[in-house]
Order: sequence, then structure tokens, then C-alpha cells
Amino acid sequence: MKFPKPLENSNSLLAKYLTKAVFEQLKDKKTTNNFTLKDVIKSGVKNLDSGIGAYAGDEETYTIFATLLDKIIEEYHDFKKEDLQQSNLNTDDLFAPNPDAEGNYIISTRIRVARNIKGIPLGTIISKKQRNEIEKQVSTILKSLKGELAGKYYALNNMRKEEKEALISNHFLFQSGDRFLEAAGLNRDWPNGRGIFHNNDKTFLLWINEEDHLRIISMQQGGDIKEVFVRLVKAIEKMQQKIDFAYHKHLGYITTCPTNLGTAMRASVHIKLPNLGKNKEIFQDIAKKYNVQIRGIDGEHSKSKGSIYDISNKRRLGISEVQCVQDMYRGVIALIKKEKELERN
Ligand code: ADP
Ligand code: DAR
Repeated sequence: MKFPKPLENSNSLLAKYLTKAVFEQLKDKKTTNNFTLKDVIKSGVKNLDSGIGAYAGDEETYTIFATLLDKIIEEYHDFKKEDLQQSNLNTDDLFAPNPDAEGNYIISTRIRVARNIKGIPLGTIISKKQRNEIEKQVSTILKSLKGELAGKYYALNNMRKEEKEALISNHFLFQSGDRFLEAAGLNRDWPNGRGIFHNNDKTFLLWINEEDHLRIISMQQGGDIKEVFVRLVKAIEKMQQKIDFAYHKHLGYITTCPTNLGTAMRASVHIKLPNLGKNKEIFQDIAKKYNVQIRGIDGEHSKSKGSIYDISNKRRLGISEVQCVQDMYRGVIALIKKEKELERN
């Protein structure tokens, strides 16, 4: 393997931390699942506009390639090697009265966590057989859920095009992976082994074999963030009664992308902010101050539509799940306050 020269034209964290010395140290290493340095970096080498540029193939990747990944993780999450991840799913610890009870700004709230099954390779190198086994195991557990979480599983293989498009347009279903995920090998055998479960109210959803083995999702219209969090915790507790998830005392929940490590949680609102949309600098300053990320409303790398933005916690590692939601909440409060000020000008 030769040093990937194209990285010299990239501003990704991969480009920053894969020095010639680190490359020489890691170029012949591989995990017991034969995940190599080339596998770790291929998405970032192909997509020079990556922010991170690296993906894992299994839990071991984070140990074998720690010389590179620890630096990326430390900078992205501001998380030191000696820090430990502290999980807290106690919903009583969350202070989040609805910040928009009148419904003038917040369209919808969604909180998700990623989970991967202990001992099974991640989506980047999982075999077709292993992926299908996950689909069978997880969909069987989901079909046994009762009460508010009861619902139906839809394998992408058997889903009609119109059904799929309707779920995507309503923000319930994932689209086939973008070029970053494609280059990482996450779209292999698409749509085999992929599917979505949702309860009858479509407020609890679970994705199987998208970017991670599971994405556990709670979502609803409006800004009752606490209610969304309570439902998510209930769903997580049900799933972890039956499945042993990959967890590390330093890195927390193990995920395919280093940006999702730790809580693996993204808590977001879709929110109408027309005036902030016209004052991008103020918008970005508030987002930076409150550690929130601004996205478009049709998934990562998408654009805002109708002055509606996806606002979510940026930090996922080194803070607890309650703090992730609290980060998003505080950011939303500050953004609504500024939007109201700008309305008056
Ligand atoms: P994630 O990694 O959390 O899944 P994405 O940005 O890829 O994030 O979003 C996945 C899907 O979830 C997209 O269809 C997006 O429109 C939808 N989504 C994210 N946040 C919200 C929200 N607060 N309300 C409604 N839909 C949402
Ligand atoms: N686009 C890749 C991944 C960034 C985080 N998003 C994920 N994991 N969906 C990048 O390196 O920018």
C-alpha cells in the first residue's frame, strides 16, 4: 500500500492526522476480520471533501488503528484518551419543557441512537449472510413488541417503490447511502438485509443495517422533546434486554463512523427559522456556542427547504444521553430567542 497522495488536497481530519509516520506504522496492520488501513481510509481518499474520512470495520479497528483514530476522535469530540464515557438514560434528569408550545417554530422532534451487535463485523465489511442474520434476529424481536411500541417490519427487498418513496418523503425511511457511505462499502448488496420497523403511530422506528446494525428512533410532530426522549429510552431498554450491544468503557457504544461513538445519539428538531436563515453568521455563531449542528431537512448533506432547518447536538462522546438532548434543547431555546428578536427588527 502506498501513501494516499490525494489526501494532500483534503481538509479532512484523516488528512490532518494520517502523517507519513503514522502511515508507515499502520500500513501493514489489520483486524481479525481482515479490516486494513486501506479499508479505514478509503472513503476519505475517494471523497476529499470528507469532514472525517474514516470508518471502522469492527470494534477492534479502534484499537489496532488507535494511533490514527484517537487523534480524529479527540479533535472531533474534544475527548481525551484517558476520558471515560458516562451513559445516562434517566429521563428524570432531563429538563426540557416544550420550547415552542404554540407551535410557531418547531415542526418535529426526532432522537436516535446507533447500536451495533457485539462480535459481528460492522456494515463496512459484514458478509451478506451475517447482514441477513441480523435482519432475521432483530425483526423477530421487533415483532414481539407490545403496547405503544407494537408495529410492523418492512424489508426493503419487498417494499414497493411508492411505499419506499412515501416513507422517505415523510422522513421515516433512510435513502440508499450517500457517496461517503458508498465508498466505505456500506451500500454493498443493497437493499439486501435492510429494512424498517415502525409502530402504528410511526413515533417509534428502527432501521436495520443502514449505516449501523440498528438505528433506534423516536420521533413526533411538535416540540415535546421530553416525550420523544422517554419513548426512545423505553425502546432502547426493550432492545437491550434481548441484544448485547458493542460497548467500550472509553469509547461508549461502538459505531461505524467515529462521529457517532459514545452515546451514538443525535437529537434533532426540524425548525422554521426564516430570519436566522437570512443572517447566516449569527446563525452559525449561536450553533457554535451551543455545540449544535445545522443540517438540511432531508438527511445529512441535504439542503434546508422553506427556511426549515435540522438542528441537533454535535457532541456524542464524552457526554451522556441526557446531556446530548440538553445540548440540543439549549441550542433551540437560544435560536428561537434570536429568531424572535430578528422578527421584531
Ligand atoms: P441520522 O444520522 O440521525 O439518521 P440524517 O440527517 O441522515 O440523520 O436524517 C435521517 C432522516 O431523519 C432524514 O430523512 C431526515 O429528514 C429525518 N429527520 C432527522 N431529524 C428529523 C426531525 N427532527 N424531524 C423529522 N425528521 C427528521
Ligand atoms: N461524510 C463523512 C461522515 C461524516 C459523519 N456522518 C455520518 N457518519 N453519517 C465525512 O467524513 O464527512
